Amino acid sequence: MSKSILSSADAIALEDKYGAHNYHPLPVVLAKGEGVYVWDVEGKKYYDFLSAYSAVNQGHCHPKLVEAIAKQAGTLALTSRAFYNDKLGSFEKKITALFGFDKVLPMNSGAEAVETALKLTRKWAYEVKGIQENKAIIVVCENNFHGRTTTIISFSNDEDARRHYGPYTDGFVRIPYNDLIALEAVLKNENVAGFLVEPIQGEAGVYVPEAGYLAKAKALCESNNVLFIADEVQTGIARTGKMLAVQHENVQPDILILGKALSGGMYPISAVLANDAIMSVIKPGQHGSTFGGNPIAAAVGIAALDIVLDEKLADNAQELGDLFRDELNKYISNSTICSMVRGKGLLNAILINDTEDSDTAWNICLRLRDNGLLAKPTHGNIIRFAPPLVMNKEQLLACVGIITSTLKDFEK
Ligand code: IF1
Repeated sequence: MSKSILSSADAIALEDKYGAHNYHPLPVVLAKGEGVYVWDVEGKKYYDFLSAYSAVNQGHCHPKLVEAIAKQAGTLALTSRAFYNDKLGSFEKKITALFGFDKVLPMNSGAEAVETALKLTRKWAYEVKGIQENKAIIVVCENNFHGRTTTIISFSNDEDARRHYGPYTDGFVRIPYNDLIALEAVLKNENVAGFLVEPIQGEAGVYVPEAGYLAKAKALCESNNVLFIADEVQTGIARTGKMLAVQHENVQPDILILGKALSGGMYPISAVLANDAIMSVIKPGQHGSTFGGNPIAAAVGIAALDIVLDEKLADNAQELGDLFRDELNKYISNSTICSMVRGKGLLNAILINDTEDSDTAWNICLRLRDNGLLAKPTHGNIIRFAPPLVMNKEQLLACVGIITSTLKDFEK
């Protein structure tokens, strides 16, 4: 591969000097990606075990996505929704049929789609359910992560994410995750309009709820005329071994939020899906976005969904995920540094035996990088593993080898 003009050190120095310091990246500067691999500016090759936080499920630079975006960019990029375009309808037909909803509302980032779902829920509460104006409550979970807007961080309990960004938006009640008794109790309040939940909590450290939690939570919402809102921005699009994580429990949400891998990471595309009885409360002029539903997004979205289906990425995530946890569990049974692997499909995390404020997990990630695999710690002592879903068995076993041999160096 041809070398970039900038060295890694130069690129890091530039970002450090001119970019806001709102991230603390692992020191590696990437210049190229293909499938499950990325390359740094010096030409060193790595397995990507983060997939841009689960956006690149279809693998880096998938040829069909590259073709779709290039073709559409050279034909018609943006019209705004002031006019119709000849690609959006086909995307809308495809995504609604695939997920079983009457309607879709296209946005761009995951946070915007979450905001859209919150607005939709409130409007439905006042205009359909009949809650008194400004009284609607949306129930959320402890340790949630739904994005970075002022409203979304208002109901976060992550101090880094919310401190000094007040005053905060009212109308949210937080209950413990994976707690049906708490949910049942809060639903007694007749002003509750919706329950917003991640099927697996990603940022919380890939926290998988007990089997049956989602199905029972959905049933509780249904019997109380409360909307069940699934944030599948991270868990959706085959990541956990099914097209949607809620499908493990045969749950059909009232409102479904998608983002990230809806574009295979090629473009910011998000979407909110619901049936007419809910979606029809939003009328012309009452919500929108300059870029949402643009022709590039529509063309890329169609290609991204086709890839997931054609290449059976959900089945692959299911099989490789089982293999990954089985293999790591063999290692963990004799390990002092790693106490647990958890997850579903190819959304997994390992727990490092050290305190949250230790730098052990960070140092393990640096060593993984040196050994050719990129991953990032969360909450100090958890390492998240989410490779592209286009990985094969041989590659996965090679990655298990890198991870276990790296962990070995940190055993006490
Ligand atoms: C960051 C984590 C992942 C999400 C869910 C909505 C959004 C996200 C369930 C918003 C975004 C991100 C964004 C990124 C870090 C990240 C993340 F570590 F925080 F938890 F993926 F694992 N709902 N997740 O996970 O989507 O607006 O970003 O498109 O903010 O630093 P977005």
